[in-house]
Amino acid sequence: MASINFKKKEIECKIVYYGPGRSGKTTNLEYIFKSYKNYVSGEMISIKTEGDRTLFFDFLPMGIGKIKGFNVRLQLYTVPGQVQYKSTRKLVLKQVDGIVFVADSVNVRRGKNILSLQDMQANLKEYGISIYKIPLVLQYNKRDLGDQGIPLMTVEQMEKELNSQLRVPSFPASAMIGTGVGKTLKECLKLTIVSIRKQLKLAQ
Ligand SMILES: Nc1nc2c(ncn2[C@@H]2O[C@H](COP(=O)(O)OP(=O)(O)O)[C@@H](O)[C@H]2O)c(=O)[nH]1
Ligand SMILES: [Mg+2]
Repeated sequence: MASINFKKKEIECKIVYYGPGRSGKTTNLEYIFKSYKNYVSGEMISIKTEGDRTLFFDFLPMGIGKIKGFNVRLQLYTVPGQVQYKSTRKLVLKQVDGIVFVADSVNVRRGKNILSLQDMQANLKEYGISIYKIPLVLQYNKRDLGDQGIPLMTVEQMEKELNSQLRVPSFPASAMIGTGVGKTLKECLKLTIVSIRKQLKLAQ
């Protein structure tokens, strides 16, 4: 649940970019950081995990809309995708309010997407969160690689494999170029705000 700062009249919510290693999570956040500078109210912090290229997390607060007169502060995080960072991935999911699952469209990454989604479901479960209840959107990233002759899964294939049970909003994207990045975040934010509003109502 988002944390409420009564002194600052702020609601702070946490959106996590989840997905297999190298699917483009960091590239999404870098693009957002660059393109929505006006909304960024802090530094992007990236901590390198020792001996690995993977970022530990990215931190990106943005000022957006209001809930019950409170400003919303958004924190965007990524998780390291590599198998060995399971405990870190779980930690980053703590008190998550919304998730963007970044799947890799490249054919050979098919299995990695499925495993990562299962890993996410298991980690959420350990916090008592159902993958079917948390605000979630899927992003089918790296669509631009098709133009370079690299075999990609079709969007329909990815829908069938990753989203036939979840049935959440999904977006084709190219985080490197920026297509679909804003749309993905906006939808996740929309779902997250609706969910927080509901939780606040229940809490009253
Ligand atoms: N062609 C292409 N490359 C991408 C795209 N998104 C990410 N990449 C590349 O894929 C690699 C891994 O991206 P990164 O964001 O570090 O993945 P992460 O491990 O999920 O954070 C990098 O070399 C990126 O430049 C994309 O949409 N298209
Ligand atoms: Mg990364």
